[in-house]
Amino acid sequence: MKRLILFLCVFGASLFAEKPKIIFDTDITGDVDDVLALAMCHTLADRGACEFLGVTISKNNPLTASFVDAQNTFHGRPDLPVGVTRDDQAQHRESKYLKLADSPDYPHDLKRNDDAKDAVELIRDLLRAQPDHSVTIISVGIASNMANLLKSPGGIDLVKQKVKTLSIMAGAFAFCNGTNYHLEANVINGIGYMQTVADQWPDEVPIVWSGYEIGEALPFPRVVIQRDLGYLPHHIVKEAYLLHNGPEHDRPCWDESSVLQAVYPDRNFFGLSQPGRVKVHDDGFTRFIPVRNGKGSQRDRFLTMTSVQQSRALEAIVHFTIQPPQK
Ligand SMILES: [Ca+2]
Repeated sequence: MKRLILFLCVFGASLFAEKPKIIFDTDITGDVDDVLALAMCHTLADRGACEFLGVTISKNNPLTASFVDAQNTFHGRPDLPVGVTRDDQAQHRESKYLKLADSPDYPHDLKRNDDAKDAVELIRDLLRAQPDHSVTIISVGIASNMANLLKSPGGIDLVKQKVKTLSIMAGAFAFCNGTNYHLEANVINGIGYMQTVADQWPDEVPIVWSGYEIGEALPFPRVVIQRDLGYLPHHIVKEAYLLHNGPEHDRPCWDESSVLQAVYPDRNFFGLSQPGRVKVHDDGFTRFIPVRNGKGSQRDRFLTMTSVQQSRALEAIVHFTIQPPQK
C-alpha cells in the first residue's frame, strides 16, 4: 500500500506538474530562428503546455517591438507584454524581415519601441507578480537584458526568489563548425553581458545552455516552409523565413532548442551534461568546468543529443512551429 501511495505521489506529481511560466528574451533582428522560436512559444501556450508571460528584446533596431507585436497578434495574443532594451551599448542590428511589421497583412497596435516597456522593467514586473521559483526565462540572443536584470537594484535576489530555470542559447560545448573552439554569436556580440550572466547569475538557479552544436544538428526542413504554411494567405513565419534565408535553405534550430527544453524539460528531447559551471573568456569562448569530486558549482548543464533525440526534437520543433494559430 505504501508503495502504491508513493507511486501515485510521484506519478501524480509529474502528471499534474505546474506548467512552465515562460518569458521569451530574444534578439529578433538578425537571424530568423527567433521568429520560429516565438511561434513555438505561442503554439505551446495554445496547447496548454506553458503559460506565456511576455517577450523582451535584447538588441537595438527600431522595428523590433512592432514586429514582435505583429507576430504576437498573428498568433492571437495582441496584448502580450513586450519590452525592448534601452541599453544603447547593446548591439544595433539590421534585419531582413522586421519590415514585415509595416505590412498591412499583419495588423497590430504597438508600432514604436518608445511605446513598449523597458525590457528589464518588464521582466522585473513579470517576476514580481509570480509565485516564488516559478518562472522559466528562455534567452536566445545576446545577454544584455539578463545582465542588466542582474545589475538592476535587487536584481540578483529577485532572480533567486522568482526564477526556476534559465534556458539559454549561447556558447559551444562540443566540436562544431569545424573546430573545438567555436566562438558563438550570442556570446561574441556582447561578451561582457554573457560574462556578467556566467559570473553573477545566482548559484541556486539552474542554467541550461544550448550550445551552437545542438541547433547546428537540427536543420529546419525547407520543404516544411515551402508546403506546410499555406493554410493562410499570409503567414508571418513563412514570409520572415523566406526573406531571411530564401527557399533553398534548412536553417538550424538554435533558438527553438531552448524553447523545447524549457517547456518540456523532462521529455528526453535532449540529454544533459553533468553539472558544472560555464566560464566566458574574454575572447567569447565558453569553457565548461565540471564538478569534480562533488566540489564546485553545480549551476550549469549543457544540452546533449543522441541521434534518436535529434529526430524526435526536430520533428517536435517542426510541428510546434507550424501549428495554425488559435484565434
Ligand atoms: Ca536569437
